[in-house]
Amino acid sequence: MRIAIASDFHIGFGRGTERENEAFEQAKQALELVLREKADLLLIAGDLFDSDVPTQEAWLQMFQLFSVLKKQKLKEKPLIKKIKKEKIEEFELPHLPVIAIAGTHEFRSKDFKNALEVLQEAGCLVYLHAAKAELELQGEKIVVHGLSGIPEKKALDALKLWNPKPEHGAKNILLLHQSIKEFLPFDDEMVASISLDDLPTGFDLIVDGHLHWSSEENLEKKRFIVPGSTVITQMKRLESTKPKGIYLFESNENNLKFFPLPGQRQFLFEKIEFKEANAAQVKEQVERKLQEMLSTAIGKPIVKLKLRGSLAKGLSSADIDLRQLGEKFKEKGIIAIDPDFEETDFKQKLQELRQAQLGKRSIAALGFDLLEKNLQETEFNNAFDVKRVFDLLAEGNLDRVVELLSEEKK
Ligand SMILES: [Mn+2]
Repeated sequence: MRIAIASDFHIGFGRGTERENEAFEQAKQALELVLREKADLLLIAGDLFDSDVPTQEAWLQMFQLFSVLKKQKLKEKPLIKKIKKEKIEEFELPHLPVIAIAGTHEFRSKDFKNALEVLQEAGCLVYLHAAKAELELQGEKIVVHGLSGIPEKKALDALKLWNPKPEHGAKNILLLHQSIKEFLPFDDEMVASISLDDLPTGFDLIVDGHLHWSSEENLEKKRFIVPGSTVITQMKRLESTKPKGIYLFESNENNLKFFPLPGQRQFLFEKIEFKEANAAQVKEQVERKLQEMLSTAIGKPIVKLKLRGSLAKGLSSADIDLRQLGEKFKEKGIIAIDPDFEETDFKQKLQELRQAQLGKRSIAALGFDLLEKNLQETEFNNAFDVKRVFDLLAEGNLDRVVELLSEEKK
C-alpha cells in the first residue's frame, strides 16, 4: 500500500496578514502530491487547523482541501474500522481514506467538541484519539494507532496509560502529536515529557506531528519520522534548512520517501553578532545583510534576522528603530527582525513582551498561561483540570465551573 503522510497544515494561520492564504496554498500542494503519487491512504498527524475554534473562512478552506481529494476516481473505497476500547464504528469516505489525529492547536477540553470530530462527522476523515483504525486494501492489512495531541506535561502518562500494541499479521503505524525530548534545541522554550526511549516498539513506523521541521530516525526496532508542517509558522532556524513536504511510505517494501512541495515560500534565516555596537552600526549591518539575503531570493521570501551580542553602554534595543528598514524591503520580502542583546533593561523587556504577545499567541492562550502560572504559586496547583476550567470560563459557563470545583473538593 502507498501511504502518504502529512502534518501541520495550520489552516487559518496568518489571517489578516500578507501570508493569509499561504497555509491553504501549501496544504493544497501537499494534497496534489498525494494524488500525483497515487497514494492509497493519507495519514495526517494533527494541527490541520491553526486554532481550536476555526473561523468560517478556515472551515471553507478545509472543505476545499477535501474537495481536491474528491477529484481522484477510486476503483475501490475501503471500509475503515475504528476501534476505541469496546466501541467499533465503520466508515467509508467519498475519497481516498484519510485517518488523522488532532494536534495541540485543535485541543479542547472534554466539555467541548474539537474540529476533527466535526470533520469526521462531515465524512472527511476518521479521527483517532487513543484509538485505532483498520483497513484492508489489495490483500494488505494496515492498522493505524493514534493519540491526539495533549498538554505536554501529561503526554508521557497518557501514552503509557493508552499503551498501544501492534497487531500481528498487519502493518502497524503509530500517530502522535507531541514534543520529543531529543528533538528540541537546547535554547527552545518548548517542553517535552516523551523521549525516543519512551516510544513503544514493534510498530513499522512511528509518525509525530507538532515539530515543524521534517526528520527521520532509524533506531533499533523503531522507525520514527516527523513529516513537519506544510507552512512556516514558528520561524525556527531548522525550518529554514529543510523543505516542507510529505512522506510516502510503501508498506510492502518498507520504503520511505520525502517529496518537497513544488512551490513553497522560501525562508531565509541569519544571525548577526554585535559587540558594543551603536545604533548606526546596527542599522548599517542589518541593511547590508538584508540586501545580501534578498539578492539571491526566489519570489518573496520570509526573512528572519536574529540580532545578538552587546550594544554600546547605555543603549538598549528599544533605542534602535529598525522599522524603517522593514519598510524599505517590504516589497522584496516578509521581514522579521528579532533583536535580543545582552542587556535587560525595562524598556527592552517591555518590547520583547509586546512582540511575543502580538506575534505568536492569541489572547486566550496568554490568558491560559497566566492562569496556569498563577495557580502554580498557590495550593490549587494540580487540584483540578486547569484547561477544562479555563475553557468553561471563556464560554461564560460559571455554573459548571463551580460544580466542577466543588466536585474536586469532595
Ligand atoms: Mn503545529
